[in-house]
Amino acid sequence: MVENTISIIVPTYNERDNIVPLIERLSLTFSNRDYEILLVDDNSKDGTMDIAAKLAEKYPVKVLVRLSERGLATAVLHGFKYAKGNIIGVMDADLQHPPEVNAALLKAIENGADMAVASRYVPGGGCPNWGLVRRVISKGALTLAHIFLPTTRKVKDPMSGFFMFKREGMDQIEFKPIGYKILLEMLVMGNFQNVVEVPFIFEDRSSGRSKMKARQQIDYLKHIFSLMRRKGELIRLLKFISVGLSGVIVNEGILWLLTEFGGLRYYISSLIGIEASIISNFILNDYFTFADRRSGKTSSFISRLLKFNLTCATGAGIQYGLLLLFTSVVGLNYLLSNLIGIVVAFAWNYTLSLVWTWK
Ligand SMILES: Nc1nc2c(ncn2[C@@H]2O[C@H](COP(=O)(O)OP(=O)(O)O)[C@@H](O)[C@H]2O)c(=O)[nH]1
Ligand SMILES: [Mg+2]
Repeated sequence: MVENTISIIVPTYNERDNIVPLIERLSLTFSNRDYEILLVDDNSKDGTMDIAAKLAEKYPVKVLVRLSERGLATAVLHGFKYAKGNIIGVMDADLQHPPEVNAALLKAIENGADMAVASRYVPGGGCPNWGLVRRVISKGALTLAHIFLPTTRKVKDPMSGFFMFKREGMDQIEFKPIGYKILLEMLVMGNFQNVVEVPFIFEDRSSGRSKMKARQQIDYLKHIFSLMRRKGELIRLLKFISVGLSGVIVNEGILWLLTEFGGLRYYISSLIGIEASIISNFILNDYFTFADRRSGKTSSFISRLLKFNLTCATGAGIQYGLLLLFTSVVGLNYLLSNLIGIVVAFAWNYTLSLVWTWK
């Protein structure tokens, strides 16, 4: 068996007090293995680079310095360029990612995984010192990724910054990350079939300061949006909207035809019109909007049709409920209230279509 070479990429910015214990602990973790550590430093002001240079005399450490660029994700990409391993790991320098967990990540890869993610959200993992607000933001961000970027669903913690992977999985990626979340980019754009998660406890920072700011939340949303665009998920949304509009025509048309020429009372033809538009929307979505997710895996045509009917029925209930709520309790104009109802019901229908009917 040819021995694997492991490259661990560690972005650093003002981590003076953390990198000595980091490198010592990594060297114990990888003792007897062919490995290198690439510190990618963006010209830290606290002497991180001098300490790193000293470490490089004793350990297989390389120091890459960028003078004119800042940013976590691009620093990691810079590290990828110089890494010589066929297995590559990424982690933070601040010891919030316990270096010893790399042993479990490497084991998972050598047992056949294409990628191993150190995860806060599998049993045994966690971030015990986080407050409620931070937890809610993190879970909200996670849910957003899971809904709109289906390839992230195979991982419970796609926002982790601590992971390891087989290099060939990223061969085809044209990286365009925004902000912090390089793993998200790799999961969505890369070729990693078998991804496993290894639990870890996200420790408190013992030294130095976090560079995380509110801007990162906005960057995250931009990144999600950019990935959706690149994966065709925005086109899907536009298709779903077009189909919905076509349903209005079907609904009105059948109501008119059956009432004028079919001899039915309008409150009967309306019910037939509604169901007909649900069915026509379903067929169009099945063959057009979600063509790529239809191909005979988990659910049959009939079960998808029933799910879509149920989704639309509850959506209509939500719309009607909001109309009543906003007119009688809040005192808004009934047309405006109805519009709010339509928007929320649309979001409901689309989300359920993504995560249930055509999941
Ligand atoms: N090279 C480089 N590293 C960075 C930059 N920002 C953060 N880091 C490093 O990325 C890791 C995670 O950053 P941190 O501020 O701890 O993020 P948090 O854990 O989400 O609060 C640490 O090792 C930082 O030193 C940057 O602009 N450039
Ligand atoms: Mg940190």
